[in-house]
This record gives sequence, structure tokens and C-alpha cells, in this order.
Amino acid sequence: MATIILGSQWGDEGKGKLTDILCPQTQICARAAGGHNAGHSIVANGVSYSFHLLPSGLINPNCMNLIGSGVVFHVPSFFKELAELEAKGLTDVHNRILVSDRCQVNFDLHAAVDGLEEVELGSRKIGTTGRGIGPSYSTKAARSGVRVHEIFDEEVFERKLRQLASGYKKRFGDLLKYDVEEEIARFKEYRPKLAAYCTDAVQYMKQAQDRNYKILIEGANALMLDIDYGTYPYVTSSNTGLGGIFTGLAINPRKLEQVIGVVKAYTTRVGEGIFKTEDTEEAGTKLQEIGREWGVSTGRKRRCGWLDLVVLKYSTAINHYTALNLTKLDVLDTFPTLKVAVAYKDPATGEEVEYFPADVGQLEKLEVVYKEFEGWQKPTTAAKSYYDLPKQARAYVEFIETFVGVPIAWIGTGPSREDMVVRT
Ligand code: 2SA
Ligand code: GDP
Ligand code: MG
Repeated sequence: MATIILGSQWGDEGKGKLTDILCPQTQICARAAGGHNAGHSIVANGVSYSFHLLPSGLINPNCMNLIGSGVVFHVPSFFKELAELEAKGLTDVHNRILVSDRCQVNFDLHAAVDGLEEVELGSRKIGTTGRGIGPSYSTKAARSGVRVHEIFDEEVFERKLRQLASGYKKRFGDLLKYDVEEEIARFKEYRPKLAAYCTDAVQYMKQAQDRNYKILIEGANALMLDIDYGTYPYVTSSNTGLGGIFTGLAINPRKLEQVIGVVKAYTTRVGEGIFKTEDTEEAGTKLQEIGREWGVSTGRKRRCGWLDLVVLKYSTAINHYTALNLTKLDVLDTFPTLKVAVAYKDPATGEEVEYFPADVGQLEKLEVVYKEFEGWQKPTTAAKSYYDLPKQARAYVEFIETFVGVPIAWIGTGPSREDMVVRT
């Protein structure tokens, strides 16, 4: 049976923390899409871990971990991250991680191109993580990418990589700082080390599902960054929503148990793009500081603002959440009043719009309709059960679940594993 954890907003909702909490009940933790642009922070037993390319299930000593076929796989980051986790005391990580041999390889070449494309865009830049994610998925779609299994055929690998580099060289000339021969030499070292981790993930997942293993899928990035459903073009280049899980992992839909949407109690966004409830003044600064809203991969400051329920409803319509995990409720503890977006309004006609339009230009012109809530102004972190939360906090929770029509089953009240109220 499979449980899927997905980001419902613009990422950094706390997917990693929930993954870690649910891991003891599962045998396999898998990533389906994205790459080392993701950043999942987990605080377990007083130690803080950061995951980028690897699944967060590695913290749990009994859990196998899989990097699925939809991921763009950056080999140096893979080894670096494994070494960092080992240095933090995680044992046996090398025996608990597998990589699909159908993954696309994300080369340093892609990162160099990512940077150049951002420069080309100038003021319209996307604000990417610079990890080569867009160019990796572009070469995949253009059918000129290199897949993990091809690393092991030296002749094919070298021919394809040289061809890829020469194509980009034609486009960018001397601006492209990339030595393909150096990369080829580096892969001579990676090749023997990598072999032990590669697997046919289709067979692996089939056997796991035939045996009714419990599988936990850790979504990366979030629905509003989805290449088809996000705020295009200010998105990442993968399907970060439910669809991407099926293409990336060969999950049997009949074995799907839960789709959990992770929702931050306010909203953050890293990078450029529309963000209707962004607050660039006092409230936004306070959320940023109390919520410690900095990117886990790039260290960039995250933009902050109020919870947008139009976004959450839209995200629910695509991902079909069976339950929600509301996170970082504690970050709101000191606010005297809170705001939540419930609709958008056309200032010219006064007409209210309750859905998230495809045309970001149209959205740009709309105003936000907020509902105000009384703050609770009490700490929530010590809460052990739902009724330990102040009544204003419960009113906030209940309004969200009623508005969206999905139960909130977990409530995050702090960064540690223990800081999670489970509603039964
Ligand atoms: P990319 O690099 O091509 O995927 O960037 C495209 C957009 O996707 C956003 N993006 C993210 N947004 C939130 N969190 C992400 N992961 C890191 C984190 C981000 C970081 O957990 O903090 O460290 O900066 C992530 N990855 C991609 C990105 O900001 C662009 O808007
Ligand atoms: P992810 O990308 O969705 O896994 O989220 P990130 O790890 O990028 O960002 C979430 C941040 O919030 C991390 O630093 C977590 O440790 C932290 N966090 C998660 N849940 C909570 C919570 O309920 N309260 C607080 N204060 N921090 C939390
Ligand atoms: Mg993150």
C-alpha cells in the first residue's frame, strides 16, 4: 500500500518532517521527481538533517530508500549527501539507498546552462536554485539526455555527453564554462562506485507492491511549482503533483492508501513569480523571522505572506488529498490577528473569483479578499493533543478544513518530531 506526501503550496511546507514521522510504519521511502533542488529539513533526536536528492526515509534505520525514474540525478550530490548523512551518525546508509537506472543524469553542464538561461531572462528570471533542473528536464524532453543505465556503457555515455555539451557550446559559446573532458574523467571514478546503487526500479516496485509492502512517497517541491499546474513559467520543470508520482514510480493506483497534502499555516515562496498574499511589510518580516524561512538548498530568504485558501482549494482539486498536515502553526502564536485569503476580487466589477485562474496576468489584476481571525497569543508547541490547542487556534484549523473539505489529521507545532499533534 502506498501513502503519498505532497507539498500543497510553493514548497517548504514541512514534507520532510511528516515523511520522517510516518517512516517507522513503512518499508520503502521513495522520491518520484525533482532533483537536488529540493530541501527537506528534519530535526530528529536533537540532530538536524538536510535532504536534497535523497529520500528522508534514510533517517529510519529499517527503511529502504529509492530514487525513482522521474528524478534528475546529480551524481556528485548523491555521494556528497550520503557522506554528510554518515558524518551525522546515520548508519548503513549505503545499503539502504537505490537509484532507478531510468533516471536522467543531471550534469554540471545543466547547472552551468541554468545560470546562463537565468542571465538571458534578465528581469524575467525564474529565480531557480541553479541546480540545472530545468535544463535536465529539457534535454530529457528533447530526447538528448543521458540516462543512468547509459553511464555504464562508456562509449555511448561519452558520445552522448560530448554531443550534449557541443550543442550547448554552439548556443552559448565562450560564456559556457564547462569542460566536458573533465566531466568524462570524473565519471570514470563514479562509474564503479555507482553500480551498486542502481536498480531496475520498475521490477523493484512491482515486487514490493506484489508483497504488499508499505511504501511512503515523499513529494518534492509543491503543486504551485508544477510544470503544468503551477504559476507557469515561474515553476520547476517536473510534475510535482500527484501525476508525477505515477510517472516517476510505477505506483499501482489500486494500492494507493492516502494522499497527504502538507500545508504551511501561512505561505512562503522562494524565487520569482506571483504570490497574491505576500506581505512585504511587518507581518511578512515577522513570519520570515519566526518561521526561519531560509532556503535549505540555497540559503535564499523565502518570501512570506498569509495562507491562501484559493490556492489550497486549487491544489486539492488536482492532488485529491485525503488528509492534510497543517504545519508551523506555532509560528503564528504571537500574532494578535491573522488573515486568510478566501477569494480574489475584480476591483472594477466587484465580482469575486473563487478559483485560481490559468492566466497569471489576469490574476495579477485581482485583489485578495481576506477573512480575519483572532490570534491565540499563547504557545502551541507544548500541545500534546488537539484540545490542548487554544480555542482560537482550533477555530483556525477547523475553518481551513471546512473551507477545503479535507480533514486536517496532523498539526505541526514546532520543528522536532515530537511537535506534531495527531488528530484521531
Ligand atoms: P528550479 O531550480 O528550476 O527547480 O527552480 C524553479 C522554481 O522552483 C522553486 N524551487 C523551490 N521552491 C522552494 N523550495 C525548494 N527547495 C529548496 C528549499 C529551495 C532553496 O527547500 O528551501 O534552498 O532555495 C525549491 N526548489 C525549487 C525555485 O525557487 C524556483 O522558483
Ligand atoms: P519541505 O521542503 O517541505 O520538507 O520543508 P523544509 O524542510 O524546506 O522547510 C520546513 C522547515 O520548517 C524546516 O526547517 C523544518 O524543520 C521546519 N518545520 C517543519 N514543521 C514545523 C512546525 O510545525 N513548526 C516549526 N516551527 N517548524 C517546522
Ligand atoms: Mg524545502
